[in-house]
Amino acid sequence: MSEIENIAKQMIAKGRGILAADESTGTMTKRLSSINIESTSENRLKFREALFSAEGIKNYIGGVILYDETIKQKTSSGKTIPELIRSFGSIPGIKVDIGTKKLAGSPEEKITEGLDGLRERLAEYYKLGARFAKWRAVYNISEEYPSKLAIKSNAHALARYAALVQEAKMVPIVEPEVLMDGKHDIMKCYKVTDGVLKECYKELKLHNVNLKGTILKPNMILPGNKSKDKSNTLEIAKMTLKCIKENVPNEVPGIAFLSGGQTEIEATQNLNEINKINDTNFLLSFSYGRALQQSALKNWAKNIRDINNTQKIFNHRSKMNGLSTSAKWSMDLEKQLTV
Ligand code: 5MM
Repeated sequence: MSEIENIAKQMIAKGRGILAADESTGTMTKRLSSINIESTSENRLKFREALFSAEGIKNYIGGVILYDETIKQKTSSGKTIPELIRSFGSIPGIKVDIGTKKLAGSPEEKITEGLDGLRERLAEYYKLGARFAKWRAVYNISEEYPSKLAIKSNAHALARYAALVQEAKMVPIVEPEVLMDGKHDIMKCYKVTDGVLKECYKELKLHNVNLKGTILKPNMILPGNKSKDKSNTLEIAKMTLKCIKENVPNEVPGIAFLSGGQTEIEATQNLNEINKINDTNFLLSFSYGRALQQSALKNWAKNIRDINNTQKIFNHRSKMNGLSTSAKWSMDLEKQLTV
C-alpha cells in the first residue's frame, strides 16, 4: 500500500473521524463574536489548543483540519500545533482552498478558488507537518440551481486540487457540499447530490487521481432546512447510503460526512443510522466542524479559563460520534455527560 493510501485509511479507521477546525479568520470571528469573545489570534489559538489537547483526540479523532494561521502557531509549551496533534496520535491536515467567489457566467453561484500557487503552498504545508488537505466546493439548491456550469467548474477545480495534493504526497479530502438551505424536499437533495458526485468522479478519474488515496467529504441527503417535508432518520440514512453506493467508486477507502448545519445530536444520530444499514466496504465516518465544536465553544465562552469542562464536552461529542461510526451510539449514552 502506498503512503497516501495508508494515511487515508488511518484518518478514519477504528471508530475515528476528523475534526474540521479550519474555519477561516472571517468565519471564526463570526463564531467568537456570537459569544462575545474578541477574535484575536491569541483567543483563536486558546480555544483550538484546548480542543487539540483533549483526551477525545486520542481515541476518536484521526485527523484535524487546520487553517493557515493555526498550522503556523505554537502552543503555550512551545510545541507547534502539528506536533501537538501528532503527540495525541492524530494526523494534521490543512485547508488549502482560499474560499468562494461569484462564478463568472452564473454570478448567483459560487466557485472555489485557490489553485494559483497551490503546488508551492502544498510543499510549504508538507514541511510544516500536514499530511492531508481539504478543498470545499459549495452548491446551492433552488428551482434553477445548481447550474451545469457550477457543477462542472467546481468538479474540475476539485480534481485539479486533488491531483496536486497527491503529487505533494498528501491525501486530498474532496468536499463537494450541497447546502441544506432552502425549501426543497429530500428527493431534490438526492438528485442534486447524485449529479454533483457523478461529475466529481468523472473529473477525478480524468485527472488520474488515485482514488485509494482520497477521502470524500459529502453532505448527507437531507430535506432543505425550510422544507415542509420532515424526513425521519431511517429515510435520511437510506437515501444517503443509496447515493453513496451509486456514485462512489469502490476504490475510495472512506467517506467522512460534513454536518452542514445539523444540530450536534442530529449529525450523530444520522451517522449512527447510516452505519446500522451500511452494507458496503466503505468506512463511513465524520468530518464535523460545528457538530463537534458548538457546545464546547459555548462553554468556553462562559469562562475561557475553564479548559477542563470545555474539554469534557468536546470529549463527549467526539466519543458519541466515534460510537456512531460503528452504530453503537444511543440516546441513553448521549445523556451521560455531566458538566
Ligand atoms: C470548519 O468550517 C470549515 C471552513 O469554513 P470557511 O472556509 O467558510 O471558514 C468548513 O469547510 C467545514 O470544514 C465544512 O463545511 C464542514 O463543517 P460543518 O460545520 O458543516 O460540519
